[in-house]
Amino acid sequence: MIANEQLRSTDILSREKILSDYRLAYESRQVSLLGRRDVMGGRAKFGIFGDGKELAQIAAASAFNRGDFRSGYYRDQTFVAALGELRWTEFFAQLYAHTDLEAEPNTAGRSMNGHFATRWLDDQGLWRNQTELYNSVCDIAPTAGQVPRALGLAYASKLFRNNHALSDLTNFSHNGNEIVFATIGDASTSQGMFWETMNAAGVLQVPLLMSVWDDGYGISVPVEYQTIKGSISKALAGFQRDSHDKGMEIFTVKGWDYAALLETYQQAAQICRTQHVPVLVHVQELTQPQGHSTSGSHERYKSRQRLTWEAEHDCNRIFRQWILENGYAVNDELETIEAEAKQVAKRARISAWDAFQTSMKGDFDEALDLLQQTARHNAKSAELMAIREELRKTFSPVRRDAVSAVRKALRVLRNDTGSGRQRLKAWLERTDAENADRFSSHLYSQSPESPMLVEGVPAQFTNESPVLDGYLLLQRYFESVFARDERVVALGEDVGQIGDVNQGFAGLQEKFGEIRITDTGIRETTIIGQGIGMAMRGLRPIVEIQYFDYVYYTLATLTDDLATLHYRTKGGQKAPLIIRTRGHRLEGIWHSGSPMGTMLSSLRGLHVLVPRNMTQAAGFYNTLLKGDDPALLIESLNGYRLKETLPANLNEFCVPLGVPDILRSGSDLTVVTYGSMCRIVLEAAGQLAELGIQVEVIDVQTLLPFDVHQVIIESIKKTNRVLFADEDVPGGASAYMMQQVVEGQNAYRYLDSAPATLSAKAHRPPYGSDGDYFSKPNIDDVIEIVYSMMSEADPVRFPQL
Ligand SMILES: Cc1ncc(C[n+]2csc(CCOP(=O)(O)OP(=O)(O)O)c2C)c(N)n1
Ligand SMILES: [Mg+2]
Repeated sequence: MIANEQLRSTDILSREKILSDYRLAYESRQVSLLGRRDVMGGRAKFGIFGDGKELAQIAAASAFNRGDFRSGYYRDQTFVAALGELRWTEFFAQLYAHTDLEAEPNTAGRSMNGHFATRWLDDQGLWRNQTELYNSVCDIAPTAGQVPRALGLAYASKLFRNNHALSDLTNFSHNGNEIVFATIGDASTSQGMFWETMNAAGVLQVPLLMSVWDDGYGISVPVEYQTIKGSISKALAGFQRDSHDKGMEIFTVKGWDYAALLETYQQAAQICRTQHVPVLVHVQELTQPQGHSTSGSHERYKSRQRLTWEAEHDCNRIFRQWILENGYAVNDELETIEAEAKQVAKRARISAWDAFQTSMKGDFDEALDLLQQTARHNAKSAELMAIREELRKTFSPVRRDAVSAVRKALRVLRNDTGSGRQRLKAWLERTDAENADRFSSHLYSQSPESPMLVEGVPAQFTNESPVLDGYLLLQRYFESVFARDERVVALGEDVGQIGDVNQGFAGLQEKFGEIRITDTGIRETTIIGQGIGMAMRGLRPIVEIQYFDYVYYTLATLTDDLATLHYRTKGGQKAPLIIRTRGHRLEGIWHSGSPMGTMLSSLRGLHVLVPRNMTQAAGFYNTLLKGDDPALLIESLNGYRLKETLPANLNEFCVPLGVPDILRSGSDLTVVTYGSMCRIVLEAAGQLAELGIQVEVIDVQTLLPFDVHQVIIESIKKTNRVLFADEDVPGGASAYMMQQVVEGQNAYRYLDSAPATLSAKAHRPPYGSDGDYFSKPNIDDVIEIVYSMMSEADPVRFPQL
């Protein structure tokens, strides 16, 4: 590894390094060529490769230190291999979707190829020492999706350097010396995420080194259609720092110029690391020797002239000429390296394919044997043998082939009582459990720090416990959190100086400093990105989305990146970010406060918490801070001015996740609800009692997870009627609750009336009190729907209204 000092490339170049770089570039190219062949030959479904970008990535890797981060995309195979973090067998294993972590440690076969990750959690799911690793955040496919979190990774370095209270977190940083290498394609810089991040990085002055791999195309669309002035470095020229203004450093370099690339990256990394200044490296004149991906051929959209230019400017080809011209090697030596590199790539491919097939062979052979044994002396022998024969003949079988054959056989054997059927069933049960682990594990933390393991600690109150407004309760709570845990930082729009728009953090910046409680620009996507990156580096950010509906701006980052992180690495990475927002019964078309169903559909992998008041919210924050999963918590906007009693054990009390609260007991009908609707339903229940109807009111408290101990079904066993009420659109979160209870808890067995939902209207709520009344469920609606359910059951006692 080259010493990271500002040296001219010629000073640091040795013949040995040059030839080893050439070997790596050549190997990587061979891997790309063989990978494409695998897709064309049917061994893999899709392939995307880093050919044409080898040299730039080798140069970037030369400036990469242990503890640094890569936040890149699917072209980075050479980068990661140069760091020693990718063996070619692993590359092929991912191409084939090999599910064993030993073979494919990046994603255990869960991602398409070209998605690289460092395992920075141990087998238990606990942090390893990141400062000893060459860290790659697991890549994601949506273009530019890797960028927002890169801001947060870099921002963490700033915190580690500037907040000395963090200096003992030596598993994550040494004085904030770690820099973040983000990579992005030229076309993807058209995305808003990119611009938002570059602006924020300049504002924040963080060590983000952004490389643009510019091959002139985004699939078929050329750069002139993508970027103003056809050049991202020209477009960003106004971001360049100068003697008056802070900003960023901008480098341009040709992607085939080995010596210039090395020098550029040494300089860029040095500036970034020592000065904490963001840097853009615009790597120009890169090529795509095989086109964009295996999905098409670039001959369709590139002119012959362009194709000829690309062939001439192939970085590996020019590197070769440069080596010869400068006398670092003679042709024979390079041919030897090339022959060896070809062999290395070939062997990696063969061994990865063999390992992939072997990993499935045991189950496959066993299924064939069991089918044969069962067919012997069986009335359905012919049918079973036909199933077996079809399975035996499968070309390149995968797991589903054997599973599907056995399931089919079990249908044939539905009336059979023999031991063959039992053995087939046992085989299926075993493989089902193993496949559940292969394909469905680690959506949430499975570590000893899972928030699901945090036990509830009730809030304690004394005779002296003060009664105060909800927002003041939160203020007191957050003050205790900042005092007890240096890792906790809060940031968002208006969070710092004024302490958020509802004053939950008021006065705390003054007390704990701007580095702990921080105002941000209006940029929801990178607020979340900032939080994700910090949470990936051992900090405990609480980031704020000012009002719930604005979460739409950042939904892509939440759903594509944060929600999938732990799952897509099969437990190799985590980001326990807490997102704080306020919602429920806001007023206005863009202030509904209630798009909960959208969250439930998009954010599996996060916990979604809907506390009815600030005491419950504080208890949830404590639980989340003890845990290691990400979560979204929606506070009730209309609860900040309601009086609550301040618990005496603010630092200790915890509200467990997935445990509903029974707010009122009753025997006639169960109403399941959450958030601000709790108050409305409770009030309705009071009036219903006057009409002779006893309603049991249940606050689910958390939608993800949902009622883990099945409290609701116990209530329904008693009442035999259920209504799911909320303020989301019809078929939104109310339908989700109904599915969880009627299907998930088998409630239909105990129901004497049809299960019902009460939700808002399908449109967004108009502004004002009338807008609210006429578009969201109000107390009259609750009373009337409950009454009508009772009236249907007992029209004599409850005549129609
Ligand atoms: C959000 C999103 N939109 C579209 C795509 C489909 N897509 C995949 S790669 C790509 C082109 C990216 O081009 P560029 O950023 O220049 O990277 P390159 O592949 O050329 O290295 C597109 C449009 C996607 N993955 N994500
Ligand atoms: Mg491109």
